[in-house]
Amino acid sequence: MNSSDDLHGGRESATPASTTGLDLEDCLVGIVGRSNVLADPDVKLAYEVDWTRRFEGRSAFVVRPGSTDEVSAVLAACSGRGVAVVPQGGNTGLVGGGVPSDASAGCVVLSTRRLNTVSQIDRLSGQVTVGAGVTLASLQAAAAAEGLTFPVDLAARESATVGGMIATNAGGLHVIAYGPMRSRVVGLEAVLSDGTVISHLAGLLKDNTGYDLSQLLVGSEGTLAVVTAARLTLVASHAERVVVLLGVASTSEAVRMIEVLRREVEGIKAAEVFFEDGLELVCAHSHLSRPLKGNFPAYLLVEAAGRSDRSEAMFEALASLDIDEEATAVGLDAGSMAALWEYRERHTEAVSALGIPHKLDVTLPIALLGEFELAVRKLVADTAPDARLVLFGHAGDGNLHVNIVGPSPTDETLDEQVLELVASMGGSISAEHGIGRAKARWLHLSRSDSEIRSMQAIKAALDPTGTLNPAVLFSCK
Ligand code: 2HG
Ligand code: ZN
Repeated sequence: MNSSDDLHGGRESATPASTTGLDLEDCLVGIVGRSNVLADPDVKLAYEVDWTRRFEGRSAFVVRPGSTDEVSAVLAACSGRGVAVVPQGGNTGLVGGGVPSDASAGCVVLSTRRLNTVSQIDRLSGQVTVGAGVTLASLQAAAAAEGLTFPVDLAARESATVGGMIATNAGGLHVIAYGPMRSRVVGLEAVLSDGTVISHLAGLLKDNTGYDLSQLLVGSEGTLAVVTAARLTLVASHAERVVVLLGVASTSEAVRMIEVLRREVEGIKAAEVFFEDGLELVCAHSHLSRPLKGNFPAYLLVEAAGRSDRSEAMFEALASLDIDEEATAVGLDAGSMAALWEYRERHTEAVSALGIPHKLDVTLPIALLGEFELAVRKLVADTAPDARLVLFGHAGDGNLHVNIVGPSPTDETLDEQVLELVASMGGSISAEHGIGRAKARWLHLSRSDSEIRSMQAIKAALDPTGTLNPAVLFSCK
């Protein structure tokens, strides 16, 4: 029931072995059909520039396979000809990991968006098998129709695909409750660069039979294989929700409150932070009225959900924290909860409207989040006083999004200084967006030489031709 045939059907267009003598375009057309080989520069552009507009590169073709067999044939054709392949999902990535670069010039972009089948949800196991091109929003809707939830959630849900989220081990808004994408993956189907299909979609929770290849591919950023389908776990839906937005004095204060709220209120699903300048920007950009009467240095957005009403426990905990009523906005119905979430979720688009941002997605040990916030503000003010710094993120798991607008997209002076600061405080230079090509030259700040050598050995074993995403993750090939 969960085989690739069930998901993607038809094998009729897979490449016959004799196509290796063909010109690449003819070969690709033979595999996926003319309408799924894009060669027109204007049409390809949407696949060649990333969401931030900071990363782009030219491809020879964009190919849109419609089945696992077609992915396999495309990869065999490209690797056999020494042509690099850049896998791409919804192109919502923020580190240049899904678009061509100089290092992969003349490559093929392999879009997985047509692998968009959702199999019937298995209510007994609470699992579903989906194609890599299924969007997060479609997956969430399919789960909701069965009274279940796919709990990884992020603002780009309408476009982000399951395959891309697996490749980057996406985190998002509910990591403190449900973990990142990795926690939801019980098996994958994927294709190696030589066309070999590896499939492990039975969804057995207990399954100790050697290396967990599926988990190895989670977070591998398209460098080891192209994910074509995934077996994912769902959770029970929680009908009762409450969202509060609190004006607070500082990040350290927000962190202290999160500790109390997580202890006192069962079912905390999110604890997000943003700041006065970001709120001002979002309100102006999205024409929103301010959520609270006063201005506060920082804002903490907290959501709790459960089968029974969470609001009473939330209010009791807030009372124990002695928070001023003027500093509190509460959402109890769907509309008011969504309105509060907008202040947080609209940061990304508001920042992009200022210019091309440098995006540094980092995690700190949560106890140091406040100290880091102050240090990064000082660093940017000292180094580039004219730059615009907008901070926001997932305070509950120590993940801050450092957005800097002003320095030219190619000037990486501040990027390096911020990442060095993160490393010096025991943090990680990539929390949830991946290394991509944006941070490949700084991988050593978060990984030791022996770790990097081990990762390169795995890369060489699974992708010996170096076909897959050659510019991503490692800076020296
Ligand atoms: C979010 O948390 C996303 O909204 C995007 O991870 C972060 O735009 C960003 O820097
Ligand atoms: Zn985020």
